[in-house]
Amino acid sequence: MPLNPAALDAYWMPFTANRQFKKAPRLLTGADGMYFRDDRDRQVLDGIAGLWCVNAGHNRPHIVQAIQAQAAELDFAPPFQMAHPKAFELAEQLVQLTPAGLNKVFFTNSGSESVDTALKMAIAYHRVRGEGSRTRLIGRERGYHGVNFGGISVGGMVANRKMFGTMLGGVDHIRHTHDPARNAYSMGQPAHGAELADDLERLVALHDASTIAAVIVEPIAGSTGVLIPPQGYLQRLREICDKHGILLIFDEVITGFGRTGNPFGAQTFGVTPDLMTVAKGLTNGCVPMGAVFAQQKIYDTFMSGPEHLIEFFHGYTYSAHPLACAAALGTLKTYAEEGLLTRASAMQSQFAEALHSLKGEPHVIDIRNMGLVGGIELAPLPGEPAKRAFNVFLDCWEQGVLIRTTGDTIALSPPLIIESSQIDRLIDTIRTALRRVA
Ligand code: PXG
Ligand code: PLP
Repeated sequence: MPLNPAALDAYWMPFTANRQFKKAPRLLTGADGMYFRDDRDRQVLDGIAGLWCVNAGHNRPHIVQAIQAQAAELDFAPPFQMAHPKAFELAEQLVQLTPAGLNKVFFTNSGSESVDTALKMAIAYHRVRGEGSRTRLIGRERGYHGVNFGGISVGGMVANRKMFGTMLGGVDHIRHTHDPARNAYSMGQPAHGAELADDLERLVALHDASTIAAVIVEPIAGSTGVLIPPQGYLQRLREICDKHGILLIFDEVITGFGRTGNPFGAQTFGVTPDLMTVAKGLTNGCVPMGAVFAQQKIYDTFMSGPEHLIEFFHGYTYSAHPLACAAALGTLKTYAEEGLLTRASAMQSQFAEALHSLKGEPHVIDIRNMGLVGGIELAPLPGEPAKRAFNVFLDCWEQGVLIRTTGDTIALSPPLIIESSQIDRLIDTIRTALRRVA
């Protein structure tokens, strides 16, 4: 049943053109497997796992049952100086999936909170170990690290930053890796650009390593248009961090939980960070939850003072919330039973082939892919950035397929349960839209 327009008034929607949306709302009322249902009772193919998060598809029984049972058993437990068993159980299971060494877990409620937690951990870590001068944080142009003040400070998307004052002090940015002149239409990791990591040396030369706490990057920049790291780039970044005693933080909010063909991007790219932030796929998007994984050495450093004192003055009311822990345990069970955390590696060649078949279609200027992530970059409409991609989005929506656009790039990240025929439908829908939009 379509809603009355007046009923849309009070809700101030996030990252949305509110007035335009309320004139022609797109409302989702149900979901199962690979499909949403909308208020016109249509089935809509989910090409973006909700918002890069519903990796196991919708309405999965283990997750639904875990949340229902948990709500009746223990609805809330205070997380400070108290705990409940599932928090420990979940942490133990998670560290079985992470790269060796990343074996401590701090729980949050979103990717943005995970990022701010990791940045605070990095600065405090150096201080506890006697290098209190290491306070600077380095992000990267075109990075997205959520919307809290720490995250937008190290982030590199101008629209997310320019309205919000001076943000954190002592932050700098290395340059982004997008280089269409050399790398357009690369399959998987582009060949050119490992040397862009050397930009970190420039900032070390400017600020001195003794002032730098950490560098944060997304292994694949997702929100800013699916930028795949050039071959050797992340390795080089790791080497430079090691050389200068700088912590390396991978923001795996999107790349975590199977998106690239392994549990984490760190494993796909063969580079282990010191801290790793996750959210989204941790609970299959069903209950808000995020986490920060830390190397043993970082945890141990904090555990150095008197035993009765709090070691890290940080945490959220809802850290390790029982419903979120239950949802995450149900999610991990689903991933394990169906082999979903490696399924993207089996599907990626078919996905890549379908995606790259859009080369030569109207407006397409680059295509990028890795695992089950795809980016299709379009030439913008003259003087109207982002509009052409949004027109494609609207056309696909009318055809019953949900995609996502960022600027003039279409970003695809289907649930990891996607089947071949659904990949074909997703790509053919976009092809049809490209051939008829302005
Ligand atoms: N880091 C990264 C790398 C992300 O992709 C966040 C942090 C923040 O997570 P929360 O849970 O606070 O939103 C994200 C979130 C898009 C899009 O359209 C992507 C995200 C969020 C909203 C939209 O690409 N990623
Ligand atoms: N603001 C006030 C007044 C609070 O009391 C609290 C938590 O106790 C917060 C903000 C932080 O909320 P949360 O722990 O959910 O992040």
